[in-house]
Parts: sequence; C-alpha cells; structure tokens
Amino acid sequence: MADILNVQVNEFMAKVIARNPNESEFHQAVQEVVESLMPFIEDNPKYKYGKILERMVEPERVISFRVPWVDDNGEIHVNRGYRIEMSSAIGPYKGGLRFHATVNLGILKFLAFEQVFKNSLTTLPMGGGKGGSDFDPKGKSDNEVMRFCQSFMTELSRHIGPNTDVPAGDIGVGGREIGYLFGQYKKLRNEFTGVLTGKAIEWGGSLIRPEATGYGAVYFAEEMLKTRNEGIKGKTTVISGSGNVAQYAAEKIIELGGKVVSFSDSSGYIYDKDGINSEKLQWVMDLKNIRRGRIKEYADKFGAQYVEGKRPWGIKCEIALPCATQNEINEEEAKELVKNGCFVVSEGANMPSTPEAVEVYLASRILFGPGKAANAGGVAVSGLEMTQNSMRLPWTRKEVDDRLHQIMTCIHETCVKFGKDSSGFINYVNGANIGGFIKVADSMLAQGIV
Ligand code: NDP
Ligand code: 2IT
Repeated sequence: MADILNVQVNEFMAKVIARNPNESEFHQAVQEVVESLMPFIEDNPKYKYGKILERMVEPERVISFRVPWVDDNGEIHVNRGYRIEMSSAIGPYKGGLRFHATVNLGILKFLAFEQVFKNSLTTLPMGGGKGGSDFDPKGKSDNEVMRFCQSFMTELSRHIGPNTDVPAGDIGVGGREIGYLFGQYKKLRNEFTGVLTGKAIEWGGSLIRPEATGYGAVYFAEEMLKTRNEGIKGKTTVISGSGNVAQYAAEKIIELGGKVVSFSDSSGYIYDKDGINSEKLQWVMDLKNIRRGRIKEYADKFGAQYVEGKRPWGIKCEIALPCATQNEINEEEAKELVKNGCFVVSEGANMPSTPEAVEVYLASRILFGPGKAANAGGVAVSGLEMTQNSMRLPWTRKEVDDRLHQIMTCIHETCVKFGKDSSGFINYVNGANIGGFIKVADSMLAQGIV
C-alpha cells in the first residue's frame, strides 16, 4: 500500500513540477501536503474523483503588476508586485503581503498555498491568498516607503475589497506600511472599510494583532508540552529573527517564565547566556521597530556574543522557535538541536524547516508544530479584526487574547485528532494538513466545479 501511495505522490508531484517550473518553494510546500493527504484521500474517494488536490494546487487567480516609484533623489525605480488569490472556498482571500528583495512567484505561491490550510484551521471563514513585492524596504526613508506603498496599492486596489480579498502584513510589512497602503486605498475608493488587517488601533485595528503570531506560537508550544505534562517555565528557548513574530514570541516566553537566549537577523545572531529580560526586549523592539537597526548592536550594548553570518541552532536549548523565514533550519541544524536536548519546535515562521529537518524531528519523536498550525494566531486575530470591523465594535485586549488562546487550543486539538498514530505519537504535520484540508475540500465539492 505504502508503495502505491508513493507512486501516486511522485506522479502528482511530477505534474506540479512540470506545470510550475522554477518554483522550488511551492513544490516543497505541495509535496509535504500531498504526502500527508494521499492516504486520507485513498480512504475518502470523493476527494479523489472531485480532483480536489489538482484544483487546490492551481491558484484561482494570479495577479502580477508593475510598481514604479520615485526615490528621494528623483530617480525612478521599478519593482514587481503580486497577489496570489489561491482559494475562496471558505471565505474571502486572506493573507499577508511580503516586501523583501527575494520575493518571487514561487515563494508567494508556497505562502498562499500554506495559507489556505492555515486559515481553515483557525475555524474562521477565510480563504487563502498572499502577495508582495521584490521591493527592499531596508535603508529606505519613510517617504520612499510611502511612495512605494501608494504605487503598489494603486494597482492592488482594483483586485481587493473587504468581501473579496483582505491583505495584511508579513516580512517587511508592518504597521507603517499597512498605514500607507490603507490611506491610499481609502483615497482611491472613498471608502473606510476593513480591506486590510493589522491596522493601528485608532483607525480600525484590533488589540493583540501585533502580538498574535508570536503569542500564538507560544500558546501552541504550551499545548504540545501539556501532552507530556510539561510547561514553558524554566526552559531555555532559542528564537531566530528579531521582527514582529520573534519579538512577541519572546515576550510571551518571558511572561511564562522561560529563558530566551537568542535573536537573529539576516546578518547573524546574538547569544545572551544570561537571558533576554523584559528591559532588554524593549530595547530590541525600539532598535528594530523605530531605529530600524541591526541585531549586532544588541551585543555591543549588553555585552552578549554576536556570531556573524550564522544561525542560532547550535545553542543548547529545550525549545526552538524559528521566527525569521523559510528553510532556515536544515538537516544538520535539526540534528544539532535534537542532540543538544531540544524537544519542542514551534514554527513562528512559514516553512522554516527543510523537509530533511522535519524528517529529523519526526524520527526523533520530538514535539514539532509546523507553521500552518503553530503560527496561525496572526491570521486568526486578523479574522477577529475583520469581525470587529464588520460589527463596528472593538473588543478589549482580554477578549481578543482569550479568543486567540482558545483558537490555538482548538488547532492543537484538530492536529491531535487527525495526527495521532497507532503508537500514540502525534504527527502534527499530518494533523494540520488533514485537519486544514477537510473543510476546504468539502466546501469545494458543495460549490460545484468552479
Ligand atoms: P519581520 O519583517 O517583522 O521580521 C523578519 C525577521 O526575519 C527579521 O529579523 C529579518 O531580518 C529576518 N529575516 C527575513 N528574511 C530573512 C532571511 N532571508 N534570512 C535571515 N533572516 C531573515 O517579519 P515577521 O516577523 O512578520 O515574519 C517572520 C516570519 O513569520 C515569516 O516567515 C512570516 O511569513 C511569518 N509569519 C508572520 C506573520 C505575521 O503576522 N507577521 C503571521 C504568520 C507567519 P532582517 O531585518 O535582516 O531582514
Ligand atoms: O503568514 C501569515 O499568516 C501572515 N503573514 C498573516 C496573514 C494575515 O492575513 O494576517
């Protein structure tokens, strides 16, 4: 049986690769899902005859556009903008925008594909999408970022809307960029609507949205730990990245009594063996969100170790929270983590572990929460922001945080339900893929061949 399934996976992937050449990250994301789903689909042939997988790997719509803008010296630049509208089976397209020099079609398609499953897991009515640009915000002035955002939104505004497609932030897109994008949309449409999430609290945002992805990844880690009668308290935690997700993951770990010892950025990592406390974290937030500096400055300021050009996975820890980018933990690094006693990996980033690294976690039977489950808190609170916008009624911090906590617990339960194998081991990869798939697939069957 396993052999037949392998052949089916390989045949399916050969077609995906031929139809979508040069999109390695998209192939990687699809392969993982198809490996999880093939046995389930064999047992439930309605999905096979409905060609659900074949339909899900083809975006409903791909939009690509020119983004011209003028820098502070009057020079003209041209970037490329995208929006991948992957699935509207269970709600409007929903997912972030990434501004980073590495952005290309394949990366955004992998992110949009993952988003479909993630959004389904949240229990909220959101389809999946993703967008962005190869624009690099590093070193740009606020005015340059504003002009870029305005140009980007001038085209994007034709394709989105509060009941059609609701973008949000991702790498390189935070509160500042959402503000400029929202302002331009409002001006073009003469409409004040919930067309973007991650807005500031004064103009339609939700409390806890900035915190949501990081907090959610820690809540998910807590749920995984509970299955072994353990908690966060006293555990050494290695975090990569130092942006939105990393900062709030650190805040929650510290609040729950864990010890955070690292942050990183694309230049290197810092290791603070004494632990990053709340005061040091505040300093990092100021460094990254206001002064927009490099993490190296932390080492100069607090006398910690700085390692240039490397990632932090060699540091001894019990918990690892990758919160930077895709494929940032490879097989050797995963082995190193496990060898040093790490037994919890909760992915704040999207697809930060390579397939070989995931193999290492599963073979070692550690607690591994894949991104589409563990980092779903961000989009979940985006969904709650949409609800509040529709009601025109803001909720309190506690109300939103309680709902976030509840949603993460529910996602964990779904993973257990569909991921527990006959030996009692919880394969969260299978659990998240199957648990996220069913609602989308059943909705597609109900809505006909569209
Ligand atoms: P930010 O832009 O706030 O921070 C990104 C961090 O990751 C920075 O420290 C950045 O360093 C580092 N980083 C980015 N690209 C690379 C790279 N190629 N190599 C090494 N380091 C890199 O983004 P977020 O914190 O929002 O996003 C982090 C991850 O979390 C992404 O994978 C994103 O898709 C995922 N995510 C985000 C959600 C959200 O709500 N924001 C929700 C769910 C998932 P540098 O400054 O040097 O670029
Ligand atoms: O990857 C993600 O889930 C996000 N970047 C957040 C998407 C959203 O719509 O809040």
